[in-house]
Amino acid sequence: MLKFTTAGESHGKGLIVIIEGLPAGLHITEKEVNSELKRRQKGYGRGGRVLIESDTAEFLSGVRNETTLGSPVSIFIRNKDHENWKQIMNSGAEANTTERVVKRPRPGHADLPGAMKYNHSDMRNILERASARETAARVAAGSFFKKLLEVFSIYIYSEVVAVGELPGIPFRPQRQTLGEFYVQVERSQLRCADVKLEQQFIELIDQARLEGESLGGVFETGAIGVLPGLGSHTGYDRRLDARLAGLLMSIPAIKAVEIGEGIVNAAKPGSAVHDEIYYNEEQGIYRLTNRAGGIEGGISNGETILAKAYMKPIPTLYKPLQSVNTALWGEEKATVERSDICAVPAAAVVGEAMLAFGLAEALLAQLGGDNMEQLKQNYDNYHEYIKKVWRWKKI
Ligand code: EPS
Repeated sequence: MLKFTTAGESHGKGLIVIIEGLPAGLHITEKEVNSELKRRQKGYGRGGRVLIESDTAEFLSGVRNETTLGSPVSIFIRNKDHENWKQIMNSGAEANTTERVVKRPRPGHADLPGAMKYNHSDMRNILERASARETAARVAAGSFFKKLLEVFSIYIYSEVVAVGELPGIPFRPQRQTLGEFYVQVERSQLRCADVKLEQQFIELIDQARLEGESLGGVFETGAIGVLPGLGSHTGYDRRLDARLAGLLMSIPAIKAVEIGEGIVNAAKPGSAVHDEIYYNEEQGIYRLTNRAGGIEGGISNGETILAKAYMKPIPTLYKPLQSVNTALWGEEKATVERSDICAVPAAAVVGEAMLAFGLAEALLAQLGGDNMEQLKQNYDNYHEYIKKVWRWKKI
């Protein structure tokens, strides 16, 4: 079974991720992981912290000669900012617990419910782990999952489709390849393929910064090249759409996840929603639309997998909201911590990692195999079967 765990506080020594269940024989380098980490650090609207950090991964175990061993992979990402927090975050008795104390919880943050649950009078003990800094570790793990999927010609992408307002998310054609549009996305400071929209979003972020506000938004993440048959209708816990939605929702500040055109589909009659099925000799089974986002009955149907994630504005506001001082028990404004104005582009890269995890997990469950050779053979057998019995020609 494929799984991964992360550990680490935002201003602690660093982040760690352990991945279990990866097949042996997957080629991967620290350099490849680092380039994914760099993608997460980009994005107009980030705060001062990204200028301090330049995330790099150090493989601690599970990889030898640029190849996975089949044993648990562990990766370390150092927090450069820790130098400035050594005393405060010290694990020993000499820790400074009188400075940078947080007593005025930010509405929308884990500060208050976390402090209540874990009985921490200093809410720093909560926010250090609730920080989205943790997602760097997910992206490091995601590099392995993306690399695994690429061996089977499955490509994951993401694109920011809204920031700060929902102007009616423009219809975008189904992506069949990562061609031209992706060059623009990767070049864009907001992961936006549409230059005009990008400019509009930049202006909204600038305005928010001036007003002490923060902004949310929406990203789409997709997977091209997934064969029919991942996930299952047979049990609630095997439905691919449910699993992917949960994984995307686990990203801090994501409050809604949509598979395909799920939201607008709810307001249309069935005939305008379901993707009709066609067949001819040349194309085999094919569809003209993909409103289902590549999943029917909890099973991939061979179309591009499409999910959108809706992010709330970051709870740290430079113009703070009403809160309570839990040391003095009086109403006061919430704590102001250094933060980002908008982190939707970074969240999109994290979304890729979570989508890649969900698909790699489903692929391994479907095919089995402790090493890449075995996995490839199993994949080829399955591919042959789909082609021969079901006249599948698309992939
Ligand atoms: C974060 C607050 C900011 C962000 C951080 C997430 O950090 P700091 O409090 O050090 O300024 O920059 O994000 C990252 C460091 C990162 O790598 O994404 C928060 O409170 O969630």
